[in-house]
Amino acid sequence: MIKESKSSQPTDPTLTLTEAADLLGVHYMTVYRYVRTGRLPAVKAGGGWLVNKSAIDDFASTPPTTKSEGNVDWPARLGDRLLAGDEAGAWNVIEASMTSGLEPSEVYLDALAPALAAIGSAWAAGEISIADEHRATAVTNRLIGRLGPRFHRPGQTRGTIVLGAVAGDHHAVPTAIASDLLRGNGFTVFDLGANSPVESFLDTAGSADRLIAVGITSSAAGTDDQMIATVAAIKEELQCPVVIGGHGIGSKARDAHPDAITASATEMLLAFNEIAELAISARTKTA
Ligand code: B12
Repeated sequence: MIKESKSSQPTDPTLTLTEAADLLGVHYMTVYRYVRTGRLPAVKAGGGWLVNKSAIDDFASTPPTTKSEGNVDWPARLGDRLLAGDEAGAWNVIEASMTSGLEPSEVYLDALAPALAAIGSAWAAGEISIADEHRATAVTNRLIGRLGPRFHRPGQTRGTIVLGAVAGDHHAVPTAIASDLLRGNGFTVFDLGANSPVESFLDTAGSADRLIAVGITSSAAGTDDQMIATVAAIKEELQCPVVIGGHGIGSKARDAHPDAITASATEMLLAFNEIAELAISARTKTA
């Protein structure tokens, strides 16, 4: 069960959609739509969807404004579909959120990231299994693939940023999302993904056209030593700015002396934008 989610995964689903439709007094297709847009939590069983009675009671007592897309808890809806392994349903939720006014960057930061944070908390509390987390991540990767093109900006690039997760960190979603957000800010981004060895950073950044900076993230505690070694190698070989950040950064990582340590996606964007402005004004002065 997702802690923060009001409409969490059903624990003991017993009702078919036909029975749920009878209880709610609506057509079968209406209940099916509620399920596939994340409004009514359900699990797949025997080729159909099953709903539990308490979810029906919750839904029936939800104010009509929420049912008709006002003030919607997008992270809860999306989290339910991620945990169900339901890519089509999760995409329906994202489309509905964008129709209601969320920008693609807000889908990432205000819907998907909090949905994943709730899934991480549920795992830490022993409420869901690691298999549930893996299944939700697989759907997440597919959603990012569909959202990515919306961050493409035509025109000249502001320069290249190389991103990767430090060696030992197996989380790939943070760099994938950061890459799209930075692309939306006009940068060319090379995303090395999870568990990136020092050599990958050096090779990719070393051959990048108009390199602005390297960003290294860690979402796994205990990677500070590796972070320090990676930043040191990049500084020594490429003398370029380095930004580090993420859940796994410990206090020791300060010894890496990066140009910025950021605690959120917004701070990360600010740091890269400032570094880019400095680089552009330095270039203008020497021209
Ligand atoms: C999905 C997930 C996994 C998946 C990852 C699959 C994949 N291919 O990515 C799997 C199942 C493999 C996994 C494994 C583990 N995980 Co995990 N995981 C998560 C989860 C649920 C989502 C991560 C995610 O994608 N978040 C989405 C992004 C957008 O959010 P974000 O982390 O806030 O990212 C932003 C920041 O990083 C920020 N940012 C700030 N500064 C900077 C700077 C730069 C340069 C960049 C690029 C970004 C950046 O920008 C990002 C947005 O782009 C999180 C929960 C959570 N709170 O996020 C736990 C979480 C990160 N995992 C955790 C743990 C404990 C583990 C495991 C040790 C145990 C486990 N659960 O199996 C292993 C570690 C393996 C390893 N050595 O790396 C903990 C980490 C706690 C800690 N500080 O160490 C978390 C927080 C869950 C929890 N509440 O306990 N995990």
